[in-house]
Amino acid sequence: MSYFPEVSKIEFEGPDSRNPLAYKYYNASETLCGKSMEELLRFSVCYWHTFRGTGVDPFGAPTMDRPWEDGTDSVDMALKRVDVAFEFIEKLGAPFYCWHDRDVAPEGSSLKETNEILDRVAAKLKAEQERTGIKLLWGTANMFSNPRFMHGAATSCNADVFAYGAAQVKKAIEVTHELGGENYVFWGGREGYHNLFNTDMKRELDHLASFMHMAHEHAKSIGFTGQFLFEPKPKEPTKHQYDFDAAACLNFIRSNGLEDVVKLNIETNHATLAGHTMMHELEYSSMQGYLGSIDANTGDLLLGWDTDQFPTDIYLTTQCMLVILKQGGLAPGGINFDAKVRRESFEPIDLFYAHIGGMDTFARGAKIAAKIIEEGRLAEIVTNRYSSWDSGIGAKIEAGEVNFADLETYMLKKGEADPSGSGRQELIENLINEYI
Ligand code: XUL
Ligand code: CO
Repeated sequence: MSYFPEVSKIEFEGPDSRNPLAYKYYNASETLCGKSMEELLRFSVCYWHTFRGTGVDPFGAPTMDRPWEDGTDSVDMALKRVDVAFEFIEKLGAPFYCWHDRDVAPEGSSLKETNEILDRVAAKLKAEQERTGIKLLWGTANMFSNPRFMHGAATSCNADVFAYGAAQVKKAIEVTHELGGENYVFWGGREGYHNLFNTDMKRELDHLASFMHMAHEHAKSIGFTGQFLFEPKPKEPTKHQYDFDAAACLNFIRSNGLEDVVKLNIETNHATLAGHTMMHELEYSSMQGYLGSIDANTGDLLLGWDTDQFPTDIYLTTQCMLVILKQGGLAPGGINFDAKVRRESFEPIDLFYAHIGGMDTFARGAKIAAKIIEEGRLAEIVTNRYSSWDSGIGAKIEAGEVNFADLETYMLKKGEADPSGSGRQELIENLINEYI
């Protein structure tokens, strides 16, 4: 039984191909910066948008035409969907996928039954992983859809809900471990607030910290060595999400002794909602050793919400890949397409066009960034810009050899600072365009 009979395995045909069902730039075995593209880019398909997305929006009903769906959230449907997912991912040739527990398996009438259902579906996921060689990039728990999580999970005002969330994350980490997942993600869901008048922020954040420590303890106790990742997002669904951006997450990590436990999963549209560029969030995390993985998508300049579109902008992927290559790749993280086709793109084949486009756009950005790095012209401009720090007083400051009094003596003697050089922003922007 085939769910995508009109599509065969997507192959690399090169930039001259006019076949919309072929890669023009993503060539899994081609080497870039000493790694194959497959190893470097570690593309992942997300289960929620791709296999559970219905096209529903606040103004309209589902639009997606998914002939395999029977309209139910039954266990049988969940099991059948595993076949759909693995046929899709295998034909696409992406090496990874990821899920929330509730994407792959429905809830039962009690937590016990819910866990049993998840185990049944996980057994099938495992068999399909073994059959195809497709691996789990990360698992996560959906602690935001069910009404019990209306006030959040780890930061809920209701202690029972905290306990439920803990049980759910315990199980999701166990299943991630069972499926060989390389990471485990915590996106804040409803961890945040709508109104500070009814919120004890300190208490909520303390609870979140103990939740994370308990998650870590449990992971250790079962031998799960995958990387934990926080996924920053500033708003949606709450007006203020606690994991606002990379800086807020890192502050939380450091103030709560989680430095060795958690890194970050940076998502493009979340960065822009926080008023940052994706490159800023990547650079800020990477420079501190906390860039673990990325959720690749993009927003829309004219819409102020999380539209989760597929990335098609080569300038954006070049910026991403400049940071990613500088830190030597993302492994054990990867590039997960947390992106959905528009509700008007309702045919199954649109899922292929979307992913092929995203993968090609990243592969192209990677090739451009690799060339920029290899030719070293950009790096040379930056090195020269900071040359005053390489010797003399700059080197002494960086080495911690001088204090304010020494600097005053130095400047009183010198009288005036050496003139600064031009920032050359326009020249650099032109230079980047030469490679694109
Ligand atoms: C929500 C979001 C999530 C996380 C996983 O905006 O990005 O799908 O990636 O919970
Ligand atoms: Co995401």
